[in-house]
Amino acid sequence: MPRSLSLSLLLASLAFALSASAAAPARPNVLFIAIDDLRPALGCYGDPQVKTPHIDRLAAQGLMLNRAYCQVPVCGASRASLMTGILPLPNRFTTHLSRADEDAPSAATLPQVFREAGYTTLSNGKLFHNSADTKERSWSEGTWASGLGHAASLDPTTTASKSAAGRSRIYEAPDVPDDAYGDGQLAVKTIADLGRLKAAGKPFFLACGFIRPHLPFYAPKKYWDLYDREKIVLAENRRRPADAPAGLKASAEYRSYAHGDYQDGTDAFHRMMRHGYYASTSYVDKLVGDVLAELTRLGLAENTIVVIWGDHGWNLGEHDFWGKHNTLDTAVRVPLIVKVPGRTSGQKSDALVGVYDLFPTLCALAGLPVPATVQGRSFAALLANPQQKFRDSVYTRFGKGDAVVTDRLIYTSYGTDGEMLYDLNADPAENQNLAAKAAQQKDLAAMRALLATHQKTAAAAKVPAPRPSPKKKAAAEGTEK
Ligand SMILES: [Ca+2]
Repeated sequence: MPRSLSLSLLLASLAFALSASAAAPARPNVLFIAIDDLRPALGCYGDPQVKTPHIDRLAAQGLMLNRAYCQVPVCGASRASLMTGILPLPNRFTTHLSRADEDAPSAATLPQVFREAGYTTLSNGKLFHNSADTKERSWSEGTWASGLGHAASLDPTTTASKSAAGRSRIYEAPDVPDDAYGDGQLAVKTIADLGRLKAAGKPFFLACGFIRPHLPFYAPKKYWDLYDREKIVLAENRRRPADAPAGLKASAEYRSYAHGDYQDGTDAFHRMMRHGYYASTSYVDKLVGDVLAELTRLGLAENTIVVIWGDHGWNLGEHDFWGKHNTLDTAVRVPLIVKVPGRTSGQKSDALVGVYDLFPTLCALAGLPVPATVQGRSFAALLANPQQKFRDSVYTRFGKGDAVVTDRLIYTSYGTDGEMLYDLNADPAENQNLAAKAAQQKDLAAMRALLATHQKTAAAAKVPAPRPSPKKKAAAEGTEK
């Protein structure tokens, strides 16, 4: 081949390569915001009391999933399932201490997939429950934490009295700036990272995990002042569901804190606890707003997918329960909002989605391959058509309770400790367990069969079975503390 021809071919192919790269859209960034213990107590989800203008604004630009369910209503396990896209088992992803690198060590993690595709991946605050979990392969830099623990107190009166478990008072409202607590410092760090990432010019997966409204309810006074405690409406059903099985248990976590001037179970206690949850949620909402404002100011919002999720639900006094740790709808349904620039504008979907579906969804939105170990499915099609169905049912479990949710029903089997079935259309507050009613035998049989299918799917995960340990055995039997 004459030299001039080969040179012109080379130049032509170079020009083609350049024009192809100019035509290809820039890979989207991801801002991945986790909010600990947040149930859909948000204005955008219809909560009439809470004040969350910043997340509400994001929801008006995003896709909001009304029926998203966590796979395990406890921190570590829920997060390990989300980060691997793998379903839980009685011996996998069981407790608040569960780790992906122990229970599914061969599974790629969500940030790992982005990192291996050339993204800068950063972990600020609480993402995996244990920040060392899969750290070397998931994140481009060391994980960042404020250094202030989740119960770091700024009011000397808070620590003056201790519970039997040695913990301080469950609430405090000092007149301090936002960044006096760890969550405020997390927002400052994340805002600084946005500037740094923009300057670097590489696509990024920036994860930011807030701790509130997780207990204890420590938040600056101005967020408590957003609410008039006397006007806070309490749960109407402050009693166990009728015919509830022995397997249904309250979370004991809140009892490990000192309760100050309040007596558990009283109106005043219920009012204080709801006030604390709402104030903590409004505090985090403001910090989310600060991070999103910086994303816009830097011109990054046009090419950044934003995700907001809660790791599980929370009983807010319903059934006189406070917290997670069971499979009532209130404890397993979570907020999940995905904003995709140019593709979302306030869509709402009632499609049933599992939080483990988020992994393949984000891969699909960024054009990345989904690892074979992922059991979730992408719900990206809901962006174009939020009215379509996605899953017929979703699996979730905790302790001895194995549960399945459909459009209408939520069912839990506790083995020898009974069964639980609620009709979410007729009884959304879950006040009457229908499992013992003769008229419900057809529904029961259908839900038992669905559950068996999910259990089989969960057991078929393409990762080795977790090794047995005394900790996992205790969790599986529901005897764990
Ligand atoms: Ca949590």
